[in-house]
Amino acid sequence: MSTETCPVMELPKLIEPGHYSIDACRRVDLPKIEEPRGNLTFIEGGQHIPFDIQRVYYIYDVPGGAERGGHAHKALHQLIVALSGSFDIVLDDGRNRKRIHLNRSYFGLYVCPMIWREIDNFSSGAVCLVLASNRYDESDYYRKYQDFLSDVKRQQL
Ligand code: T46
Repeated sequence: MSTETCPVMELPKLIEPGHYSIDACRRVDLPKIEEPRGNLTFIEGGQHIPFDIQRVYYIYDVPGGAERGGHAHKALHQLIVALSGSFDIVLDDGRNRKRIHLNRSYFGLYVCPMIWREIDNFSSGAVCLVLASNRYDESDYYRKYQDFLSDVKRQQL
């Protein structure tokens, strides 16, 4: 599977049930204020991303060769940013798969619900920032690919 350029989300739009797909997962170009003393990027819920931010978490100190993710969410919307360094995200909607390389702190990847994601190829010192539409809820997870696939197929009926 090759690494693809992700389509850019022109106007942030919350993807509704029935329209979840890897094509709905879009790159969001975040504001970047460039100054001689350094750059600044900011993210406002409902403004730059199509949901209110209920939770922020970040993944860091990832050992070489490690993989994160390996699950999908039933209802959670997220924006994933390579705050430092780089990594790849494999998105899978049960029908199609694509690999996206994130390596800029002013790009975010909007991931809608019902997308299986795997994160790998972390560079040394990479920091993965995630803004989420809800608080942590283990019952929102599919941790087994077959469970995810069964529900994707059931929802298509
Ligand atoms: C995702 C990728 C990018 C919490 O207690 N609170 C939290 O907010 C999160 C995200 C996790 N946890 C606990 C649950 C597990 O015991 O932290 C442990 C590791 O979580 P997990 O295995 O889900 O971590 P990742 O890096 O595989 O996946 C996470 C998110 O879960 C997931 O939504 O998209 O980061």
